[in-house]
Amino acid sequence: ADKHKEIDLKKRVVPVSQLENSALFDRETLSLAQRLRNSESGIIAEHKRRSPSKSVINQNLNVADVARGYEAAGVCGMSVLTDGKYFGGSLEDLLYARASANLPLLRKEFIIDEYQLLEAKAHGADVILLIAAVLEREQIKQLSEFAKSLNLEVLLEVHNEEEFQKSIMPSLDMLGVNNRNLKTFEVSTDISKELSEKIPSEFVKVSESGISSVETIKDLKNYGYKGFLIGENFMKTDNPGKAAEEFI
Ligand code: IGP
Repeated sequence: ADKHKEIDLKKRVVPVSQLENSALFDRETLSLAQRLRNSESGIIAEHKRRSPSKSVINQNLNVADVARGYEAAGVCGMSVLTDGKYFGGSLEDLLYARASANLPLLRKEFIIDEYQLLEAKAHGADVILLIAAVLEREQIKQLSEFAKSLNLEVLLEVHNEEEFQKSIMPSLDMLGVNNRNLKTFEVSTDISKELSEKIPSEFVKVSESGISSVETIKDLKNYGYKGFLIGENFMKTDNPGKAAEEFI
């Protein structure tokens, strides 16, 4: 977590008051959780240029085109990586996505403090990600409650039962099980299956990472999953929207 703190502090040139006064700050947010509950397909499609596990995925696309393509495909929401150092993203990407598609947008970032939630809101996000592996329970509580006060939904990401048990609280909307181990980069949907029965039904269950076939999704639906976060499988193609269509 400290690693990310250093990077973020350098970028904090915009005063809080300016974030709060920005045009998007008062916009009415869209509910991703609601869409996932009512959807058959449950796809959350991600914009991701590169990653630590794969290096370059796709540097030739325009985030606005990707957002329009995902919307046309009929996805439930879009995830936008805003981390620059590891994923080549930025808050500008979020702004462009907001301007291009009327979809619930997830700010995909290593969130460690409230300033980043104000940034998310000011750049058009509807949902924020909290990663249990890098946060204490008290931080998860404070950040998720602050997010709710801004009308942002919260997706909490876990990778094992311990992270899940430490994090469970009413201020979370969606529970994401990351199929990718962030330490070893190993991917397996077995972890989604293992944890599924432990997650209470009031949380929308999302399976994240390493999903590349409709069969996998069918399988995970039997375990109660309503959301499927897919990045690379769409982004590695020339036309992510078209690739997403086959999953709707
Ligand atoms: C998407 P994939 O394997 O479909 O590209 O995965 C998404 O789950 C992944 O990008 C992700 C992620 C994260 C990225 C999940 N949790 C936390 C950065 C930080």
